[in-house]
Amino acid sequence: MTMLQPAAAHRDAALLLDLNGSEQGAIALLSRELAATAPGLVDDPRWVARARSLSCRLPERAREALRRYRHDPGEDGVLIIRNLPVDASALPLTPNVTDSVERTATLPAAVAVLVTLQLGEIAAYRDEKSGALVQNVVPVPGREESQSNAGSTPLELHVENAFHPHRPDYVGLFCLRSDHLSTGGTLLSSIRRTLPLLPEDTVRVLRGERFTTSPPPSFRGGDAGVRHAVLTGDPDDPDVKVDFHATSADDDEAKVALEQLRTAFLEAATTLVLRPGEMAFVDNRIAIHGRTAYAPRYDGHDRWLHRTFVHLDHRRTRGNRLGNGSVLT
Ligand SMILES: O=C(O)CCC(=O)C(=O)O
Ligand SMILES: [Fe+2]
Repeated sequence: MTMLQPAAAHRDAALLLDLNGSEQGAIALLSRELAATAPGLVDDPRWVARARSLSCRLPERAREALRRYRHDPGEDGVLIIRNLPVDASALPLTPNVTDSVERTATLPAAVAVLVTLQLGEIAAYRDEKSGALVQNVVPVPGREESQSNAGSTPLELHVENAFHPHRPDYVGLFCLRSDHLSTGGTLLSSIRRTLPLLPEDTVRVLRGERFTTSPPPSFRGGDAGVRHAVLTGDPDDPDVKVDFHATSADDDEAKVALEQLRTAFLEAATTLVLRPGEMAFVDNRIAIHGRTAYAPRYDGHDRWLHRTFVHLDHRRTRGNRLGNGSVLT
């Protein structure tokens, strides 16, 4: 595993967008307009509708980067947008409660939703973090060891909500604050990078329906999913569905293949220490993510990310969304 900064880790310039001052200013204006939109609540459909139209006014380079990423997520499956507006002096203390979410239409929440809605449809799950569209990724006292985004010990590589029949197509992580020592990093790896490292036999096993994945601790209820393959689709460019904390193998051969895959992912992994104003999108079909350890202080200045989920086609989940809203049951 290598420790790389985003510029070095992602050689394809198309997947790293550095916003300039005037683009940042334009997004700050848009986010102010959105934050001031009634009723000032992120989860209100009227507010989301306004966010959707305002997102069309994002700077052209941002829209272009998102459009290109949607067409082809690159080898890493990651898009990083830097220099989004975050006013450090205006940020409240980092929350430190379980299942923290951002219901109020704050400026950072507005920025996260504006960018998210240009990539696709914003989505959330009723049974996870009360279905909030913008969730806080923050360390929680007493949850240090938990395999969730409230923890601060290493978080295993996972596809987000891998157990769910409608897992997100993308996960967005917008950084408001880094941790004090900048050691808390998002671990990233992709099947495009790892497939060439895997023996043919291993790939064959991973393509069999010999695996089961249970819901993460953030989900209330939820049954272990049905048997599934870890790799599906095009043999040369497959999708991946696995959570190394929650996926179990049916038999010994499948167990070995899973461990080989984990090793390959770790070998190809990079660590992205998100800085304030950076938003990373992870393609949840081909990439996998986790987190390195860090030391929270619970002093109000701990690491703080806003997380959003994206679906590319709301129609496919219509049966799971009450009232054609953004929340899946
Ligand atoms: O903290 C991070 O960088 C990622 C945490 C995570 O896996 C998530 O919020 O889905
Ligand atoms: Fe995650």
